[in-house]
Amino acid sequence: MKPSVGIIMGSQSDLPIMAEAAQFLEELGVGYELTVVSAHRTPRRMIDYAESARERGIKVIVAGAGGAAHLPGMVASLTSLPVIGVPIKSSNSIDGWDSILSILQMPSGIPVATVALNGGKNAGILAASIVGAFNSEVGSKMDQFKTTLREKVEDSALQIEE
Ligand code: RP5
Repeated sequence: MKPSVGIIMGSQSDLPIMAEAAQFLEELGVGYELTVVSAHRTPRRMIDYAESARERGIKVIVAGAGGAAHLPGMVASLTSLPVIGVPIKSSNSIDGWDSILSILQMPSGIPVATVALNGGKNAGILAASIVGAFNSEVGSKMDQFKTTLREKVEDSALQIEE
């Protein structure tokens, strides 16, 4: 399946969180690619990745990083594809606020759609929604996903009310 979502992370240590995005896309049958690209340790690789993403057919990039998390913002500066940022609570972080603020507080003109701390699954859901806006098959699966969520809450409400 040709990847339409690019999932990247600053370090292999981010994989447990970023794998949640991949897993959701897998379940929905959305093609993705997954790799490590570091803004600080492999800046040229980051530039090559971001600048070639559109040519490779990527429609949205999910970028996770922790600490001084420049990866999502730098990638967003290098491509006009939408970028979803996943702040990751790394072992040296100040409760994850470093990651959250460095991804969320982008200057005007270079937005990064930021999910919650360690929000790998939500990033996968958001990426699938973006793909689903233009791909009716993925869009139908997203509709089904939302219906399932709604029904679960309605069922639990009925049980509590009984
Ligand atoms: C960031 O630094 C990575 O995204 C990771 O969250 C954090 C720690 O990286 P490692 O020291 O585990 O490689 O660049």
